[in-house]
Amino acid sequence: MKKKSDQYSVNLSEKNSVNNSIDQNWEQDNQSWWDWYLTLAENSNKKYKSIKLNPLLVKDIVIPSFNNIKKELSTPYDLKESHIDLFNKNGFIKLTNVLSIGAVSMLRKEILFLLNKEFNLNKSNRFLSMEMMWTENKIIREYVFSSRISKIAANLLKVKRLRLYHDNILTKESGCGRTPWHCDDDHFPLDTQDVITVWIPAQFTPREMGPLSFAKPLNVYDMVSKIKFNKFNTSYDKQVNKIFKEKNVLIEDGPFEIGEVSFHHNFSFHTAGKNKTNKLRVALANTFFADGARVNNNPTMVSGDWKKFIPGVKPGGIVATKLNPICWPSKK
Ligand SMILES: O=C(O)CCC(=O)C(=O)O
Ligand SMILES: [Fe+2]
Repeated sequence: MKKKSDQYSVNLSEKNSVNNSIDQNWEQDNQSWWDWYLTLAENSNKKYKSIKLNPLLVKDIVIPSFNNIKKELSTPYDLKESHIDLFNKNGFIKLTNVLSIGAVSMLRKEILFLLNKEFNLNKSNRFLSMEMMWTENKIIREYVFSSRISKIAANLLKVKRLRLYHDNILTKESGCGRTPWHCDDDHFPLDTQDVITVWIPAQFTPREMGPLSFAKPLNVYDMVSKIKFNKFNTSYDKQVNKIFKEKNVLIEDGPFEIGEVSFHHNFSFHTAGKNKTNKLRVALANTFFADGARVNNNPTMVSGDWKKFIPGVKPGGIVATKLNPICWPSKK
């Protein structure tokens, strides 16, 4: 069977693009979008020794039953006022014990199964993306519509009702380079600022594996808001990095324990390191937004194939298709 996008299919080059404008729509699929996007990150040429990780999942973990997973994913998390305050100050928060080790093992097992079906995992050091898996996979659906998780997201944003923008399985093969510095605001063509992404790593994720990393506090956004995005090269990433260094911006780039999950606002600046280990870095990233939002008036190529996530809705239209169900309050 032919597997998805075996070849890099980015055909964006200065030759076939007249200028640096990003106003045009992204015409290819989301995998090609990520192939392009990762080329915008600066990577050091320094040689490094690949780190051999022990099996990420302890052999004798019993994978829970489907019913137990359902139960766990609908049990409320003990979110504190201090968490909400921190999220509002920093634009992100990392919470431990959102998932049990069993739930993380089940997620990784299912994602590896899906990745193997979809891609040739041939050590190509690529960034792999698989989105909207909730529409076809019963296990992923539980993690996307988990009321434990969507209630945290709604409380952090302080909104009453949340809808799904998309789910996204984001994998870095061994040797896959950095994710460029960015905030997600341009990625989602939504006219609201109440957008949050839940990044759920499906293993212990040490620094060397490329965990999601955040600049803080949230308003460091202002320091870099004037930098011009460049679709051809790493200059945007480099400049953001330079300014953050010059201004001694604090970066949270620590590991994620098993079961630890991050939540970030669409203005939070973040990046992720290179995967210097011999194992896949796998995460499920689910994005939610406040009910009532509309498609903004100028989606750009940075929004990727957004029409896949909001089919049939034009700029100005309310985002409430059957692919954007209400996730909080939860029916589960
Ligand atoms: O997984 C990554 O490396 C990047 C993910 C990201 O930028 C996001 O989820 O907003
Ligand atoms: Fe992002």
